[in-house]
Amino acid sequence: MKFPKCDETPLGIYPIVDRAYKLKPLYEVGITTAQLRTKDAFQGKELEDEIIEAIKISEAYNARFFLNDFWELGIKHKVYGIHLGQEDIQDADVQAILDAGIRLGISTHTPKEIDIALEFEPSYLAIGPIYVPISKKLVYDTVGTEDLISWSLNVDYPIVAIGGITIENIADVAKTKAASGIAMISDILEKNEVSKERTLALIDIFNKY
Ligand code: 3NM
Repeated sequence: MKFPKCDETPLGIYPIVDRAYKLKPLYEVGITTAQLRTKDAFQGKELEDEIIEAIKISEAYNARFFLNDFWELGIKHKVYGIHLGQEDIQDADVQAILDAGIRLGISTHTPKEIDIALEFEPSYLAIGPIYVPISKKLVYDTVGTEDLISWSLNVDYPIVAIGGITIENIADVAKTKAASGIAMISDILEKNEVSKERTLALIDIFNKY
């Protein structure tokens, strides 16, 4: 395998949003990497339109846009990257993603999952949950910053830290310097809409380290 790299700039604050319209305000304040994760909210043409809208706005801002899960649609619309979980990676046609020249990010939660993910030679590896996730229940123990550091020593790929990261604890994660990106669902939002002010504050903290 060997997936294309993301460019050399750190992935940075990496918001995961449930709707394409939420991407624009994020890009306006300087976000350069984002993910659309709609899960079961849309199907059929509605889903495809949402993906097309997300790709269009991301291209307008030259952002690195990753699509969660829907790899067939990602290939069809030539998305920058696809993000898959541990189970999805077993079901997806990973070779087809590679052949399409699309980047691949993979979720991992344990050293064993990291080993599995590394066999795909992905574009980045997500490691989590660093802290207790706010928006998603997971069966996995929290990783914490110490294990984030020690696990990262064996990984020669960009790492994205995820899970329970907020304005209160982001400095502790950024300080480890183990992560090229810090992903979050909840803390870029206020009342379920993007908060530009909060996002800017998160970017500022990330950039300090
Ligand atoms: N994946 P929040 S943690 C979607 O560890 C997701 O793989 C995780 O949401 C993982 O920023 C997580 O609200 C939830 O905690 C992240």
